[in-house]
Amino acid sequence: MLLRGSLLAALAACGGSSGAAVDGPPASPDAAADALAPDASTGPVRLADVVVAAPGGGDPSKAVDGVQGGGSDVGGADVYSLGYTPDVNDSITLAWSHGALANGSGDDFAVFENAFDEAGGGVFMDLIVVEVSRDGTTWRALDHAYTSPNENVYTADPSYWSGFAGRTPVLLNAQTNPVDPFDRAAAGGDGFDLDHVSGSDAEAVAIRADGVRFIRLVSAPARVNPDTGALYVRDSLSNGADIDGVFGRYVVTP
Ligand SMILES: [Ca+2]
Ligand SMILES: [Ca+2]
Ligand SMILES: [Ca+2]
Repeated sequence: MLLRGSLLAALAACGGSSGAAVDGPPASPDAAADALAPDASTGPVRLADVVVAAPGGGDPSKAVDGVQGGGSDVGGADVYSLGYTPDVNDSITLAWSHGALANGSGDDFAVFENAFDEAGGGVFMDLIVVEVSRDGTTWRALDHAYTSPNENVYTADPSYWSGFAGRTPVLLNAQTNPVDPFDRAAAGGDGFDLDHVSGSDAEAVAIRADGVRFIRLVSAPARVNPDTGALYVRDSLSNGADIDGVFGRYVVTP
């Protein structure tokens, strides 16, 4: 199957007990995962393996069956594609069968879409607003802002899309490049730190302290940019974000 001596390949492929479309039967996923986390207090790196909600069409199992990036120049195809219609097809909600995601040191989870470098410069991006929740009902976004000088015009420069997912091509591939999902240079994708959840209200404070159970990925062009009052702009060729997978870094069992 996919092991080939690589713990990360096994992790990425196996998903977990309740994940859909599991690629291969891991002999001992817990042992493999625990080996990645010498500090048990922080919990092991795990693929988000539960689809909580995916109201659109397509096959949501592709968002929980392991990350299979296509490299810097090609978008991966093992993805669940979002649309732009709010509450119809603009989001997917994922979780971990093993428990909750704690707020540990640095980035706590990483989102892998299928952005790729454009031949003429820039990155082809389908941008994503990342939201988190403790209970699946009350949500808070991670800080994000489009900072282009003219926010009414799209730009393919990811440096203007601070805090969005879908900015960085995906090098991690469970079969061909099973690197550490939290080594950004090696894995690509976009990392997120629960310290950067938006707001200072009680819920935001609780999320920073206690972590979350749910990650919701929302097509940015289905959300209003508060700076313009209009929906976030997008590439004219973009037709919705493509979710390959999400890894948690500090997934703790209750
Ligand atoms: Ca953190
Ligand atoms: Ca895409
Ligand atoms: Ca996938």
